[in-house]
Amino acid sequence: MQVNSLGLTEAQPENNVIRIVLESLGVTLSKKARCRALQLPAWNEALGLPRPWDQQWSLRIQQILACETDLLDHEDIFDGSVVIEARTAELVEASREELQRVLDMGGAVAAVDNAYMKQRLVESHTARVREIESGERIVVGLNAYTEAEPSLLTTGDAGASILVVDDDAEREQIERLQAFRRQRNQKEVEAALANLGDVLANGGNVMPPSIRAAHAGVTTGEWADALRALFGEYRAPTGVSGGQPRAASAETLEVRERTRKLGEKLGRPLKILVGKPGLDGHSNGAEQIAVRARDVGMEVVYDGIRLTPEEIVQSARDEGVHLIGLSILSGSHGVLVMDVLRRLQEAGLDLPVVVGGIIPDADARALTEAGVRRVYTPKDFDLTRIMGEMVDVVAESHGLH
Ligand code: B12
Repeated sequence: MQVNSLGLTEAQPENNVIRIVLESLGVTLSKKARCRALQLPAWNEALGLPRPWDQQWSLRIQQILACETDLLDHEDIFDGSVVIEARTAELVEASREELQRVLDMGGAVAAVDNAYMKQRLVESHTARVREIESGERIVVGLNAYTEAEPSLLTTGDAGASILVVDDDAEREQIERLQAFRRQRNQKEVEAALANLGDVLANGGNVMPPSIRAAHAGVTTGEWADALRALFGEYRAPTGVSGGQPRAASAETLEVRERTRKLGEKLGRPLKILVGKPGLDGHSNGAEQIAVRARDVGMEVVYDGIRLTPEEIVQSARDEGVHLIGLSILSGSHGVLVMDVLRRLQEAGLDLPVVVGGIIPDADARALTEAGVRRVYTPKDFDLTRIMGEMVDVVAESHGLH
């Protein structure tokens, strides 16, 4: 069981330890419903990767819970609790209703294909983001009680509060892969891949040719490429529907008006591309930005996760956007953003770029110096403000400010 990490904040990150303890209680207090294995995130979850010491602190939470409390000595402490029973019954009923809805659509695969599942995820996150923005949902240190002493956990040397991955690690991994490929019997590799293609093209069983490929040393990447060549690549619906904008706050209405006016000056509606380069699936941020941008009247191009910098630049050119917004939470912002900037320059496209995601301060400065107009991180929870700034960026880039 991995407890929820989405609620862990970049702002006042020391508060996360308290959140983690509370979440660990949620999955351990009831003996009958107790998780069998527990993985706790670290206090610096929203800052970057944890170091061994950070992980150790989370491990200590489990050890203190197990060894310094009497939790494990008792039967289920919720037995007979009317409140917990009622709450559980509610959850079970709601889950059954949801399952039935999906079954009525033809099952889970149909509900992925028709975008229902993804839309529900995006909508539920949109509701969460709105609640935080409006203050209806309080997140201590983020949208309330924000005045604070500087966190002693993050005031050390730059980068000292997260794991900094050595650049050599990538180079060494590539060298290992190349060495592995060199010692394979190339003829066998080619024959195994050809066999895989033949069998699958004829509707055969994927396992025997895959096992043969594994024996020949075919890598998972080569294996998957062979399948892609045959079947193409599935791009799931993004769940970011073009629905009607929702009832808006005064601030949102103001940004909507500014967006409209800028569109008039530009001669067409303001259009942005939200790009999600990289191999990871952290789509939440990109989705919420896309949803809110539509809400304030922008035209939005968002084609989902795992786009290459090349595809992003191509799409920006084809769609004639005024701004590119990149969302990167994988830690590969340095390489990916530079790649996009270089390709834009090569294509002669003078488009402003903003970037959001898990970006340490020092990296944010480097990106800004390289030409990125704005960098946003999880502490920037006010999406309306972000939208307003994107309008400013486009206006500035057209000399309209
Ligand atoms: C939810 C989550 C996931 C979900 C993602 C679900 C989804 N569909 O998005 C799941 C469970 C799939 C996941 C998986 C993994 N995750 Co994860 N995940 C998170 C988590 C907890 C929250 C991210 C999130 O959704 N935030 C909510 C959105 C709204 O916020 P946001 O994206 O930051 O966006 C805000 C700003 O950044 C900005 N913004 C973002 N994008 C853009 C774009 C534009 C244009 C603009 C203007 C602004 C903007 O505006 C938003 C508003 O505030 C973070 C930690 C954290 N608390 O941040 C880790 C985190 C991002 N994950 C991480 C990791 C390592 C992984 C895994 C590799 C773990 C593993 N070993 O398996 C896998 C990757 C799997 C894969 N194939 O991709 C690391 C990344 C480390 C790094 N960058 O250095 C983090 C930071 C956790 C950690 N500390 O280790 N993860």
